[in-house]
Amino acid sequence: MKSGFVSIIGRTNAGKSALVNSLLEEKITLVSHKQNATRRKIKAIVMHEKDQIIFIDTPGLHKSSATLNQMLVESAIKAMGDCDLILFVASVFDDLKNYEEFLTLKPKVPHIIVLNKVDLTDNATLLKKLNDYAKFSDHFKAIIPYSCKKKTYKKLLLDEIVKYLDEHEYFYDPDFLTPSSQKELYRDFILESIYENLSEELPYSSEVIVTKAKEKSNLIIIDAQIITDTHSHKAMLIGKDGITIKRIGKDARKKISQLAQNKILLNLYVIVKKNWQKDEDFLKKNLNYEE
Ligand SMILES: Nc1nc2c(ncn2[C@@H]2O[C@H](COP(=O)(O)OP(=O)(O)OP(=O)(O)O)[C@@H](O)[C@H]2O)c(=O)[nH]1
Ligand SMILES: [Mg+2]
Repeated sequence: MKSGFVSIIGRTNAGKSALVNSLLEEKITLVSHKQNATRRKIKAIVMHEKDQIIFIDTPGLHKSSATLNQMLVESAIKAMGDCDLILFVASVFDDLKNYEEFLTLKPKVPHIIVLNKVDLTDNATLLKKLNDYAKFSDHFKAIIPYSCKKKTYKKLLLDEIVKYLDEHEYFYDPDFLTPSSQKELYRDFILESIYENLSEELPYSSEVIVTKAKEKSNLIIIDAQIITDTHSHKAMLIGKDGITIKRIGKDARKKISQLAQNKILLNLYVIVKKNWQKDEDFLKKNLNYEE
């Protein structure tokens, strides 16, 4: 019996969070076509035959001078040291420069490259890409094409991963999907709905805090605050006659209900907090970026 931790690292939009959901066969992480979507690490417990793999989804690696973004990148880099194996995820279209930059971080544990989104390309392009990576073959243990949409080579990937884990008792109950709390998962589902319903900058000036998640016999009651930085953003989040906030609530409720297999009563409150992205104390205390 093996059990171990695998950090999922890579540039934004490579499909790290989608990979977690696809390997778990359950949606627990926030996925978005927008950049820098993931803000917090979420763990997923995947059982592969008798072995247990704990995947850690991390924020995408990118360069930025903003306090919030720097904290996100630092937390991803920290995750590279807190695991037995790294999956470096790149889309089949990504430049190898991203991988070279990852190597400059000098990962201390072995890594496997997952070449994702192969459903969007043809064999010739894929072969060429594999060939390009081959010149780094001294650095990686394996390179595996993958598609989160089609789950090609899923077993091959899981078989390869367990080779690098140690014999160990299960770290977590094998019946659990995640050790992350309900509140953490729900907050990210609400944030994902904000990404889906609002354009460019607004999701980045907004955050979510779940203040209550209480289970009654046939219902989960959730109270959440949406924090935003200005009154005009608050007005946009709410929308004319509350239409936008209603849509965010409806979408989030659907996702949460799917995961929790229960009815959901979701109360959303929009709160203005100026410059919250620069308030390190607030970020550390409320938003768990560093954990
Ligand atoms: N066609 C296709 N799309 C994919 C695949 N994997 C991910 N995507 C899409 O790529 C986009 C980014 O996926 P995410 O999983 O959010 O990417 P990420 O690496 O977690 O991004 P950050 O959290 O910003 O670092 C989403 O729109 C996904 O639906 C895949 O295998 N095939
Ligand atoms: Mg992500």
